[in-house]
Amino acid sequence: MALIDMENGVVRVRIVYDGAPHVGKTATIRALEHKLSSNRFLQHSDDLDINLLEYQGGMYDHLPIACQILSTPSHPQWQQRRKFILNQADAIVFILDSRPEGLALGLEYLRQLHEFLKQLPDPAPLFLVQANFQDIPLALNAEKLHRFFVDPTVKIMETSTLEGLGVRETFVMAVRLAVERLNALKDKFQLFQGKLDFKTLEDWENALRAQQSIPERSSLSLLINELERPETAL
Ligand SMILES: Nc1nc2c(ncn2[C@@H]2O[C@H](COP(=O)(O)OP(=O)(O)OP(=O)(O)O)[C@@H](O)[C@H]2O)c(=O)[nH]1
Ligand SMILES: [Mg+2]
Repeated sequence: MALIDMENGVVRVRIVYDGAPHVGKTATIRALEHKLSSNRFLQHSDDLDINLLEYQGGMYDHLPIACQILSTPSHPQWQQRRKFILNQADAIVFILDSRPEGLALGLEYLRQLHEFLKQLPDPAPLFLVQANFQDIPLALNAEKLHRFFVDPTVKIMETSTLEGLGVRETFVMAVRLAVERLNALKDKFQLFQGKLDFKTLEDWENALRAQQSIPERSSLSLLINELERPETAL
C-alpha cells in the first residue's frame, strides 16, 4: 500500500502486527504507544479485535514517514479479515509466544502467513518475528527459536511487552523493512502518488465487515473455541 501522499507531504506505509491469539498483539501496540514519544494516536475496536496506531517518524526521500500500525484479528474464524489486512501491509511483525506451550500454534500461524505471502506479487511485504514473553524463564530465546527455521536469515527480535523490553527496537526494525519495500517498489516504478485508503478505524471496520461477515468454521477455529470455552461444572 506504500504511497507518496503529496496532499499531506508524507510517505505512507503500513506495519501490521500478526500472530496467534493471546500472543501480545494488543499489549505490544499499547506498549509501543507509550514508547513512541510524540506524533502518535491509538484506537481499538473491541468488536473486531483490531488496534490502530498512527505514528509519524523518520524520513524517506526528504519526506516524513507516516506509519499506520495495525494488528490482525487472530481468531481463525476471521481468516479473511486477517488476510485482507495482511494484504495491505508493507512490513509485518509476526508475534510468537515463545513459551514452549505457545510454539505449536504460533508456528502454524507463521506457516499460514508464509503461504499467504508467497501468493502475493513481488515485492511482497517483508516480515520479522517478535519472540514475545521473554520475561518467562522457560521462554525460548532467539538462538533457540532459530532451530525451528530452515531459513537462517529470518530476523528474530526478543521482547517482553510486560517489561516493555524490545518493543521499540522491533518496531524500528519493521520500519526498516517497510523502507526496503519502498525501495523495491521504487525500483519497479510502482511507488505512486495517492491518497490513503482505510484511514480511520471506522474505514477499517466497514472494510473488514464487507470482506467477511460470517465467521468461518475450520478445524483450527473449532479447536480454539474448544480451548477457550470456560470450564463448566460437571
Ligand atoms: N508475562 C507476559 N505477559 C504478556 C506479554 N505479552 C502479553 N502478555 C499478556 O498476555 C495476555 C494476552 O495479551 P494480548 O495483548 O491481549 O494478546 P493479543 O495477541 O492481543 O490477544 P487477542 O487479540 O485476544 O488474540 C495479556 O494478559 C497480556 O498482559 C509478555 O511479554 N509477558
Ligand atoms: Mg488483541
